[in-house]
Amino acid sequence: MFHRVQKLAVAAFVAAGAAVSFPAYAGKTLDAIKSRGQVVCGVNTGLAGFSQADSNGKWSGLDVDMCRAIAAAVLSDPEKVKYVPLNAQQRFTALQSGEVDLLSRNTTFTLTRDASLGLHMTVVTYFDGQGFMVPTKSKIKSAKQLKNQTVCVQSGTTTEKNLTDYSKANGLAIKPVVFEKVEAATGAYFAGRCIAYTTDASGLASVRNKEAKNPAEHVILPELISKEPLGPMVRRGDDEWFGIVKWVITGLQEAEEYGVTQGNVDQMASSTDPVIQRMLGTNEDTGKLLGLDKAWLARAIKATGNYGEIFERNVGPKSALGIPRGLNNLWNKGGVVYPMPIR
Ligand SMILES: N[C@@H](CCC(=O)N[C@@H](CS)C(=O)NCC(=O)O)C(=O)O
Repeated sequence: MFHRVQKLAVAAFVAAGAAVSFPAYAGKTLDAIKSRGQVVCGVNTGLAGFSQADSNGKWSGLDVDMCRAIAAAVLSDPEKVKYVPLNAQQRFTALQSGEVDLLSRNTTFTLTRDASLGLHMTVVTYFDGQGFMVPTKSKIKSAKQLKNQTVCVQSGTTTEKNLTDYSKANGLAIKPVVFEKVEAATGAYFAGRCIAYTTDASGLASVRNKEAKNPAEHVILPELISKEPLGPMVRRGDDEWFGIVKWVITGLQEAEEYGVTQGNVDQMASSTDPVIQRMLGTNEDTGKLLGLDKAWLARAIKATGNYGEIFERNVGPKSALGIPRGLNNLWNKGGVVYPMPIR
């Protein structure tokens, strides 16, 4: 009966001239991924906590986990990812040219990037802001004390632009020392060629932890001078793939909200909560709407854990980076992560 009503509603919608479309297939990117048996993911060349390869070439990090969750959802195997390390300059061309299926690489969403690169932002996976690191012995306590000082920065980033804006807005006449490669920028800072190094606060924590001879000799100043909402991007022109990336990430966040974890996802399949049933495909098949199967999200959660588990493991207070959840907590726990409903 209900089915009949739905059919009638669709018929009425079509008769009214509206376009009703259910994906007959899940888009050319997913087709290509299926036929090659791998998701090709553009990642950072090496940013501890977000994307780095160990000595065996095994990649890990928050950005890497997004690739793994998507591979689990679409190919039933989180290992079926080819990682393409990209520096700041290379990243957008690699996505535009089709070299990678998605770019999951500490990339800030901005109007210019959204409107001029032929790319789409998907979901924010990390709410960040730009900060400064200085040697502890410099005794600098605030970014406002950087007047006329040199600051090392990498080109091709929002960082470079924000630094100029911040300097202008505060009359600081900061002297940017610009490098194309991150190793050159951090190397110059650690060699004392600049009084400060600037990048996303998460990047500062990562660089200090991994590259400083003694992390205690460097302090991260309290000011954040920008908003840096970071997340994966996809090419325009394939709405189905855009939808898959968007909903896998949203699903990981929704899983945290509803207490579905890597450890309990199998038992949760017998939950009586309709929201959890929907997420795990035991009552409704949401996967069908995305061109996937009904266990798409259950597999993603099993592969990486929910968003909170991903955060804790890679960058959270108990990890080497030791970053508090802050803005990246769920909306009902004091943060701004507000997953769209899986419904
Ligand atoms: N979120 C900023 C900055 C991203 C960025 O590329 N940061 C640098 C400094 S931490 C980086 O990751 N460099 C690594 C590389 O280029 O290989 C953006 O999207 O422009």
